[in-house]
Amino acid sequence: METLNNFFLAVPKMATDDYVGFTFFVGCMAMMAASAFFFLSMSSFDKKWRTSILVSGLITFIAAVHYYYMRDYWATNAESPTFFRYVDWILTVPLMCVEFYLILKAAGATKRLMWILIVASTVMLVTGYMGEGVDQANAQVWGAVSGAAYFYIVYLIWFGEAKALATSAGGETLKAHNILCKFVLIGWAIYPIGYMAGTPGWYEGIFGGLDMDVIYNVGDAINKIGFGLVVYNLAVNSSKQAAAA
Ligand SMILES: *C/C=C(C)/C=C/C=C(C)/C=C/C1=C(C)CCCC1(C)C
Repeated sequence: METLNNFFLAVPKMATDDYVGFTFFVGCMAMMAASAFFFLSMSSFDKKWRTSILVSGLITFIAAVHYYYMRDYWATNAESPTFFRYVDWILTVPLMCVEFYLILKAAGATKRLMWILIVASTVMLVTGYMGEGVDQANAQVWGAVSGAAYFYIVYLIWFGEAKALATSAGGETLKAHNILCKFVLIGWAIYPIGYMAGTPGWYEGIFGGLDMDVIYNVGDAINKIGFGLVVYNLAVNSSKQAAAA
């Protein structure tokens, strides 16, 4: 009984206007639910799609675990969990690059393309961490380098090699690729806004009033769950077509 009481009493209070705490909490639940959804649906797909759905589930699962810790960290310290945030991203963003590779593999995507995307996303995140967590005085410079890596990824998937492969694949693959491209261009653009809200720089007057963690949490929900659902949808539509053929 004693331990049971301690367990429940250990839950910290949450103020009604604690939007950061609230979005960490809801984000955690949403990531858990999405993971269950992706994992449980895996077996209903053709073998060819299972790895893609597995990766969708791994992305939301890794995020769910990090959100569990970040929610706690925020509740205890009322401070941005910058370290956990970037560990989450450094694991999940490369997995999103793997998703691009997996859906384009049948069209001839090479591991080289996958690694270029992974390296570019790692540069984007490590420099972002430098600006946000290590060397805030130069946040603008780190942010600019990170932004350059980000635009390189956008270029590769919208106009470069990845786009050419998607076009040659056509059909459902091209449709899914185009939606994922929009996630990267529009959905991922949420993150630099969060960064500018939370670090010093010329942009303070524009974004300074916003809450970095709320922006990141909304971005993660859209990009991790939404991105996974696009892949899920591609698997459903392609399986249907295969069955009809
Ligand atoms: C699931 C997590 C995702 C999809 C995270 C994506 C993160 C980014 C696209 C971050 C980008 C940044 C910039 C482009 C410049 C400023 C620093 C970052 C790291 C916030």
